[in-house]
Amino acid sequence: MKYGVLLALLLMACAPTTTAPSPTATPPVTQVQVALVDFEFRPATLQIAPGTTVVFKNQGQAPHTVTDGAGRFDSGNLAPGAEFRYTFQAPGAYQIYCKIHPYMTLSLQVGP
Ligand SMILES: [Cu+2]
Repeated sequence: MKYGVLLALLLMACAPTTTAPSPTATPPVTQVQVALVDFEFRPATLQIAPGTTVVFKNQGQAPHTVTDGAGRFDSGNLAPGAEFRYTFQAPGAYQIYCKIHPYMTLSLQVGP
């Protein structure tokens, strides 16, 4: 029984990620950066594995929001330099936009 639990933990620790293998012994990267700059999301399209945390950072001069079109989350106003993190667990398509500048959009796909 104990070996079964240990094996399960080892398998979880080795779960594949969408990122390339790291040459060092650091844990797999499950964090992705998205910049809000010059009135656009960079990148504007993104595909990630479920469980990935996306760090949205406002690198521009104006305030922005990171808002899910389906209402699952909303960062509120992010001042220049501010960050918002969200961990995407549920697979599917996310249409993310800025409430202040609705033409700023990010098409995010979680999972295949
Ligand atoms: Cu904006």
